[in-house]
Parts: sequence; structure tokens; C-alpha cells
Amino acid sequence: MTVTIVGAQLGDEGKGGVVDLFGDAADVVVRYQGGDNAGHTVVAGGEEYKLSLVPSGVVRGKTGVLGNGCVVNPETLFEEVDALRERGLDPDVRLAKRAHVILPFHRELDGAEEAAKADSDQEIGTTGRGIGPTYEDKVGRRGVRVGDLLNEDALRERLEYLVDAKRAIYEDVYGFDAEDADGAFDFDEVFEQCLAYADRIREEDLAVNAGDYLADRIADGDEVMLEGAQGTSLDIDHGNFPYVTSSNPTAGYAATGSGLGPTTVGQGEVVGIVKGYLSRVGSGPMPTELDGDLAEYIRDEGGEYGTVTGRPRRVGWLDIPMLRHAARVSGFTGIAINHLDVLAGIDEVKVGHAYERDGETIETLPATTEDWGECEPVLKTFDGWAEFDPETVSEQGYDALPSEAQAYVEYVEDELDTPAYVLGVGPGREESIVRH
Ligand code: 2SA
Ligand code: MG
Repeated sequence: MTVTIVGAQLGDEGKGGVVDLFGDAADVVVRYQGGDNAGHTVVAGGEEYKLSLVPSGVVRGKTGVLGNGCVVNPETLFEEVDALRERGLDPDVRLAKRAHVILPFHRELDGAEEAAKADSDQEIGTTGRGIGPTYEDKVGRRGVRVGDLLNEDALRERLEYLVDAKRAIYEDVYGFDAEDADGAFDFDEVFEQCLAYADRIREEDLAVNAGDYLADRIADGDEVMLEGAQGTSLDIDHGNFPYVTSSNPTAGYAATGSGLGPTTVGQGEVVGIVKGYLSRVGSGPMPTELDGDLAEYIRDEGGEYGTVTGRPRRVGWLDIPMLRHAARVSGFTGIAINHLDVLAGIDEVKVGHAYERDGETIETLPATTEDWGECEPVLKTFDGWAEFDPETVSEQGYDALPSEAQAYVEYVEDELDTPAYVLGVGPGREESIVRH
């Protein structure tokens, strides 16, 4: 059996905590897309772990697999593994041979394109991790995969073309001087760097044929959790293009990006992770966006700062059309609603129940960002709930949650026609109500 965890909004819904919670039953936790642009915070045993690449389940002693759908910066991988070891853990991580490798020039190109677009206000606000340029090279059939690192001849051949091609873009298209890029566009340096990555991948026996590996683990009776990063509205197909990431966080890609079949993924649960309000780092429309004191209050209470980049996140009310879209695209079998504690103490809690555009009421997400940007939210108001003690509520369960918060939860369940399996009432993994 599998459980797939998908962000229902714009990332930072608290997926790490839910993965960690459900991860107890899993033996293997798989990332199927994205790279070190993710920021998963896991609190366990009073310790806080911030991970951007290693699947958060490894904190609990699970096998963590970076699937073929990921883009992997080996430097980040090794740093995170080392940091976990320093804290006394023994992380078991596997790396798909089919996953593409983020190389130093990918990061440079990410920054260069953002800088080029800044003049016309077109920048995406990427994490600068080289995610987009690496996926470009994957789709352009010129990237380097983990398996190529392990074959010196293949590697040399790939890099000879790739480094030159990328240098030309960096210099001729963006107008930068490659000499200033710390060797990122120097064939010899990149090649040496890749050989060093390969040495460590070999030494630690990290590389696997991930689809086969996972199928074998399932055949052995192991449970697999598929951990999505980012969120549905950042999906390259189903998000608000172009203000998206370059991969598919939605559930369909859990199959493609892991090498398991859609029937395998579909036999299991697909859990959409919802934050009780909305946050966004980076550009793009946000019809329910808040500003002023209330925004600041929620940002501070919720610790809404990027895990990877530290950027303050924009915040807003829950956007129900966005959630209806997410539930359909990924076929949620259940949801988790996090951060109910953050909203506690606010007099009136609102949600964007629908949108209005050109006098028309719209219940789901428009297909273009321009149309979405013209939407005004149709707000629905709920009575706020008082502060509560997360520990007591977690212990005593749903009935101990303030009735106003229950009404809020049940509204979301009704709108999405999906039960809430988990309610997050505090940052700790213990501070949640598990209902199913
Ligand atoms: P990229 O770097 O190419 O993937 O950026 C493209 C867009 O995707 C957004 N994005 C994210 N949004 C929220 N959280 C993300 N992860 C980190 C976190 C972000 C951080 O968990 O806090 O630390 O800043 C994430 N990753 C990508 C990004 O903002 C662009 O809008
Ligand atoms: Mg995050």
C-alpha cells in the first residue's frame, strides 16, 4: 500500500509534519519531484529538523528515496546527510539513477534568468536553487543523470556538450561573464566536481534503480509513502503558470516520478495537505491576500518565513476555489488541515468561498494567471475561536477543539467532499488530532 501526500495550495502547508505522522506506518518515504527548493520542517522528540532534499521520514529511521522525478543537488544531499549524522542519526537514503543532477551552472542560470526578467517585472521569485534550468535540461534531453555520474565516459561526453551550451547562454543571452561564475562554466572544474560526487555516491552505495527498488520493497510487504513537495498551485501543468515551479507536485506524478504505476499509487490514499489559511513566497496573484496588522499577526504566529530562503511569505485567507481544483486534480481521498492554532484568537475568520469576475461567480481556479488575477474573492465569515491548549486538544481529540473551529473544519470537508484525517493544532508532530 502507498500513501501519497500532496500540497493543496502553494507549498508550506505543513506537509513535513503530516509525512512524519503518517510515516510511522511507512517503511519507505519517497520524494517524487522537485529538489532542494522544498523546505520541510519536522519537529520530533523536541528537536527541530529543517530538510530541503532528504525525505523527512528519515528522521524517524525510514528509508528515504529520491525518485527519478527529482532534481538532485549532490552537495545539498551530502550536507543534509552529514548534518543528520552529526545529530546522532543514521540516515538511510537512496538516490534514483534516473534522477537529474543539479550542477553549479544551473544555479547560476537560475539567477541570471531571474535578473534578466526583473527589468520587466516578470521574475518568478524562484528559490535560486537551479530547479528550472535543471528540468529544462532534462526535457531538452541534454541533462546529466545520477547514473551518468557513475560512468566516466558517458559523463565526459554529456558535459562536453552541456557546459559549452550553457556557457553560451549565460554569456550571449544573459550577457554575463562566465569567468566571474566561480568555475561553474569551466568544463574541467565541473567534471572534477562530478567525479567527486560519484565517488561518494559509490562509497555510500546510494544509487538505485528506484522503480525496481520500490516495487521490491512493496513486494516484501513494506509500506511506501510518496511525499510531494511545493503545492498544487505551483504545479507546472495545474498551477498558475508561469508563477510555478518546474515540476508536478500533483498526485499523478507520484507514479511517474517514482517508477510505480498509477494503479499502485491509486490503490492507496492520496492526502491533500491544507493550511488553515494561505501563504505564498514568490510572485503571482493571490485573491484572498491580506495586508496590514492582520497579515503581520498571522505571519508571526505562523512563522511564515521561507525555510530555504528565509523570505517573508505573503499571507491570505483560505482560498476554496484553489482547494476544489487541488482536490480534483489529485483525487484526494482525505485531507489534513494544519495551523488551526495560528488562527485562534482572531475575531472573525474568513475564507474565499468563490470568486467574482466580470459579474460572474466562479467556483474553481481559472486556467490562466491573467484571469485569476482579475478575480475578487467572495468572502464567507466564520466566528473566530479562542486560543486553546494544543496538548489538551491533541490528547482529548476532536471534541475538545473549540466548536467554532469544528464548524470551519466541517465546512472545508463539505466543500471538498473529503474527510479531514488530521487536524494540526500546533507545530509539534504530537500536536495534532488524528481522526481516521
Ligand atoms: P523554484 O525555485 O523554481 O522552484 O521556484 C518557482 C516558484 O515556486 C515557489 N516555490 C516554493 N514556494 C513555497 N515553498 C517552497 N519551498 C521553500 C519553503 C521556499 C523558501 O518550504 O519555505 O524557503 O523560500 C517553494 N519552492 C519553490 C517559488 O517561491 C517560486 O514562486
Ligand atoms: Mg516548506
